Amino acid sequence: MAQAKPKFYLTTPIYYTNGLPHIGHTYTTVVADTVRRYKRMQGYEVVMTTGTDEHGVNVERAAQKAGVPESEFVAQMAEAWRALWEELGVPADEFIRTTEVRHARTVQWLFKLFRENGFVYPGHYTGQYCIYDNAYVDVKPGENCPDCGRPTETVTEENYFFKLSAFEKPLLDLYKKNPTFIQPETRRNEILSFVEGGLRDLSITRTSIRWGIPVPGEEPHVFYVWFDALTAYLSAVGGPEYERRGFWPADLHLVGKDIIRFHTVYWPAFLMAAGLPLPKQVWAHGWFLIDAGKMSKSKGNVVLPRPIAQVLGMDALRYYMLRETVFGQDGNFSFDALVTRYNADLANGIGNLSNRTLTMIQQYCGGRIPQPTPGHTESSANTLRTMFRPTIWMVVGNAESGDKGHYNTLQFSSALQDIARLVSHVDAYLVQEKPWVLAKDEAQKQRLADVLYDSAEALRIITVLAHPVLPEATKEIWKQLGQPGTLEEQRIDQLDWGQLKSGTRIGTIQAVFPRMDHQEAIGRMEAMESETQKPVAAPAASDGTVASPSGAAAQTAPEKIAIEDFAKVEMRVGQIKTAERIVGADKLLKLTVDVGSEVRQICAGIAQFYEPESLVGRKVVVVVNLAPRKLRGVESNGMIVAASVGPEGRPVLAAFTEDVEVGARLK
Ligand code: ME8
Repeated sequence: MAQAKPKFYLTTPIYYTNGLPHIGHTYTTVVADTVRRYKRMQGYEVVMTTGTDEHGVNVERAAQKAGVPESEFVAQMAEAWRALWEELGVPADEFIRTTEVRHARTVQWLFKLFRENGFVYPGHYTGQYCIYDNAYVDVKPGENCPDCGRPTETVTEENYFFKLSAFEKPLLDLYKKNPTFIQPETRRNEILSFVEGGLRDLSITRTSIRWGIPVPGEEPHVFYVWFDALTAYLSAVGGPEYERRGFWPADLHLVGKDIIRFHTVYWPAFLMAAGLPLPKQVWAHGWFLIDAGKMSKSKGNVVLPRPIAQVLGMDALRYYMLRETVFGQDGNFSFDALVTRYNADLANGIGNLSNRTLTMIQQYCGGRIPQPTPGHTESSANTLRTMFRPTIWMVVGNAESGDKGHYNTLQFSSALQDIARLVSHVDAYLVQEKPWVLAKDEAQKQRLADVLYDSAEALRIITVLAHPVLPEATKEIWKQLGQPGTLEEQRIDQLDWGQLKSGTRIGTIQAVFPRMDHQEAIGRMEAMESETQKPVAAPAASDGTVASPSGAAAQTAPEKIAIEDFAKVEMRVGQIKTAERIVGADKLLKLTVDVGSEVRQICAGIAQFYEPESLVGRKVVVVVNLAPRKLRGVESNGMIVAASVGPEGRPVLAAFTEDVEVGARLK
């Protein structure tokens, strides 16, 4: 009987359904998918969970704003998240929605265990609550949230408290006993001092909101959304019956650094209170930044994954994210660096190596992997072998050499640097050995076979090593190499020089990473990004917290506002003084506009419909009291009002048929 595979369970956060995935969420999910692929290649049976966090006041309000019942709103959003992960090639093995019955059961069961074990008691709480982070924050009424800077609300409610204070010592013991429980080290230190500073009991039910999992027998209490969300990791693999599937405790929770406290303080404390096994590790990565600032819809600088996947392919985005940033630290996102990496490392690197090696085998060896001289492959004089073996160990680990393996320690950037170094070595080897010269000399036939066997073997190893990060391209190279079996079933931990099968016929050769024109690729991606997001085409909501998938959720409710609300918007007649295009942003124009009291710089998403010269002197309507923001790195202080016409949302500037004075207010 085949031996049962060891199990590995990993998770991404359960993302909020008040928006759609941007490249920040994509980053965590891509990392999870990479680890999943790697672990499978080590012989594990792996389950990767992702899902949607569908309760809480911010989702409740987003649904109200969209004018649809919460359940309908979250169902559409969850479907959009699930479908996008499928499309991007990173589908969940378990997609958990926090509105599912299997999840509610688990949350209620956990709470019952807390009660039975004496870790909850009833009480009252008044405090400042941040609805965006779903957390009480330690500020005075009227002050903003210290984490996200947005307004807080004063909330007084009756609720049940969880005795978090009882877990100070057990948590400190856990961090001590398992020093790699929190990764990286900086986050561990941060959490250690937080817990050492003392823990206050935590209110885990709410009476102030309705949209949540009910506390049985205690209605109108619903569970606090973070207690609800964290429990999803357990619901996804069986909930109360977790032992049956055998995937709990989780081996790895992958999260962003924003939510490390919830995962390393609250979550293990909840599990301890219930007497359940604890996850083995929580890894918190850094932020993907734009212009050194956090991506946010309100700043209008969110980058979506789909345009990148459509122009360069998902492998390119995966490679860029994992190669460019040291895992754990913040990284900057730029289209320029993305395309540079694509051309340098993928098109000119692995793509070119694959193409040239296979083309020579086609031309000089009749399309079959050549037979090397007996003993050549194992010889210590074989230069590629000598260089490859220690690098394999560095990437995937080796007990004898003492290498931990970059993949095992989630050091993706180091793994990819090592793989890129292997590619350069094979390129240099080919330049040195010149198979195209050897091919002209009958006496060098065996030497030619040795050189091309080595190059193809090097390509095979590179393909296996890169597979967790570049799943699509490597599968294609594997097919072109004509090797038996699938790439996914290759044991990466048993990879060694000399396993390539001679005599196999290679497949049809095709470029896996065609070279891209730098500016054109950037232009196409930016155009698709701004098409989806439409930064300033019309007077769109500037907070933009809702990006609904389509259909009903996209319709706003016919909600009425009071005249005082309208009076908050200060619109004035402005006159355009100068207009110019912005390099690298196809849709934006940079304008200077006289608004009567001053001349402002304003960016407008109208470049594809208005020639800059035609705008100078034109009178327009300007929202002058909008908070300034940066669009593609350019400061924009105000907004030009335009109608959004037709399905493509063509902007048409609001104008006057009579002459109006610059600075006049619209009421
Ligand atoms: O916090 N760079 O959900 P969320 C890198 N529902 N990663 C980023 C990022 C960025 N700029 N922006 C977001 C929640 N992320 C809760 C989680 S879990 C039980 C409940 C990633 O939709 C990163 O992983 O706000 C971060 O932790 C997560 O998205 C936050 O997703």
